[in-house]
Amino acid sequence: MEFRAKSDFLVFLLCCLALFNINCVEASHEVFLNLQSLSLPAPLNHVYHLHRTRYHFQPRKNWINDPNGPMYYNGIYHLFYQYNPKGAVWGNIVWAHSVSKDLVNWKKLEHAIYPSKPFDQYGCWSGSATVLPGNKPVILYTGIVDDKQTQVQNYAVPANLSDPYLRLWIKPDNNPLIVADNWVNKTAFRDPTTAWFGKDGKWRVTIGGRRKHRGMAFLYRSKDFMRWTKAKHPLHSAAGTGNWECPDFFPVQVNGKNGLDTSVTGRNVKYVFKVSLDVTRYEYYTIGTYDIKKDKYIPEKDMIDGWNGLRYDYGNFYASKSFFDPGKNRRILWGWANESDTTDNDVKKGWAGIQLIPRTVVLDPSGKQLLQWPVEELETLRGKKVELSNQNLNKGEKIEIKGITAAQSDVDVTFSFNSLDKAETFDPSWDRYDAQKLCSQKGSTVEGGLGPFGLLTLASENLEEYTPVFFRVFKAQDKHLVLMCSDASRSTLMNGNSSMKDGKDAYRPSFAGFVNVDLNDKKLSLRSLIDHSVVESFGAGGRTCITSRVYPILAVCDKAHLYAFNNGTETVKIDTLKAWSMNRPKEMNH
Ligand code: DQQ
Repeated sequence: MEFRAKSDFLVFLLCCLALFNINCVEASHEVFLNLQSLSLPAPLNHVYHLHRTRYHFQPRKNWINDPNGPMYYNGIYHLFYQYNPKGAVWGNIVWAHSVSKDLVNWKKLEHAIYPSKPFDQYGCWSGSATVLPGNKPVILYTGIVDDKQTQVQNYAVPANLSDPYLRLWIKPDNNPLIVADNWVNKTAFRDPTTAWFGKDGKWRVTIGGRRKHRGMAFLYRSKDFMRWTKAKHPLHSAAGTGNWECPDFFPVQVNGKNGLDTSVTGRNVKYVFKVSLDVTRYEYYTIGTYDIKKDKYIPEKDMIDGWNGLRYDYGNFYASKSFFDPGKNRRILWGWANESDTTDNDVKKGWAGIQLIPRTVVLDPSGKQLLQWPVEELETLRGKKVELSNQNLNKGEKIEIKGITAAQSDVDVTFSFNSLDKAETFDPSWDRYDAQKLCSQKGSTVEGGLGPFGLLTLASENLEEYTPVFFRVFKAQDKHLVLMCSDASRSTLMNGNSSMKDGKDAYRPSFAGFVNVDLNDKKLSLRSLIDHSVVESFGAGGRTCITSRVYPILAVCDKAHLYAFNNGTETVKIDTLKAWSMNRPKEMNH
């Protein structure tokens, strides 16, 4: 048998695995070819399930990207998202709509917004929901009006507020509400945020874009939500950062655990401003103040406002949106993880993209960064549990965590160590802002002093494949630096060299970030959510988060293993480790 490409071989292999009794591979089902939006080679006959996630949000087939306008309304969570109803590549974008009572079980509804009017006939792109006084939700979204991708901002409202699911949305004829003036680049003018209400009785909304190379969050004001005027100054901008997509702007409590409504201002409040940087495809945020008089956001002095700034996630996490959940007084953040697989393989699999587990966000007590943690509802999916405690891991040792479904699990571990003395010296010539490079050089097998230690996720029995998530502690001049890595470079035997998404092979980066954590108690914790082709990790209580998409071919389903390991000369101890098999949600009716 001859294969035209490696990707054909992959599909063949997946079919074989399905035949050879590897648990949890489900039958594939037919999808329709002729609706595919891009003409790509190789006919699509089946949706392949091997690498599908089981407890992440993922539609049955086709392409998804940005979570849109998530909101909590009358006891129901609404998740809209960018969706291509016609194929597994980006295109034909509509707002798909699902509802949930618990952020875990989801019911699919009809698409809420789709191209149908002159003001959105070429696409319904990202946006946000705002609940207006009188408990009236409204969506602001970007409409594409022509084949040059000219962007305008439209609104949509529920047809029937007494329908608990808000199934039907109307796009009134006075759209578009906001059109770019001549100062604004009309093809970089999108993704309106949730609006906030000022003490002057005006609504404000910010919209992402750029002016030359300066990234911008344009600011618009309105008294009635219908007539909007552009403010003289953007809410925020930063030179040399390129186009800003999906801005997000929200208040956080200082020294508090509750989330805040987007319109809240006050003394014990700081602000978070986030953008999705089109050029790097990472999300950066700063913490700062909101000068209400000048209507300007000002990052705190020591915040880095650009490529080297703080990231929500140092891996595959983009176009996120947050919303205030008044039901539980929390702010929830939702991000999208694209595939790291090749586009050809996406098309052959019949699906691409997942929504990550929603995270609660709070300000760290230091006030210098956010803490993110999977929403508590996820714990309802925890099934069989195994526990370990007080287990030493000497240099070169690994312990298998047996008794759970390693490919579909939630693992929460705290490591401790006696001393920081063996931490390797941080070479001052290394780039502190290029954690990924450092991780690719000092991977999980390169012996260190304190670390590398952590988890080997989605590991095959003989470690031909594994995705390690680990820490390595360095001693720099002024302090200790903790590197956290989620290294996909050995995640699969398939494909040759790691390269970019548009290249021939899957993208297998050594994602990494530094963790700003106090090591006085000589402990480091790690939680990883493992779901077949995604490993979503939270270091030191959510200080640093990293998401990897991986496609093992041996370490699949019940052939996947999980280990804790230490390749540093300093012994580390597993203080406590709890791991659960994760059940599928009862309802994932996509
Ligand atoms: N995706 C949407 C845009 C947004 C981008 C289009 C971010 O509105 O800027 O699908 O992924």
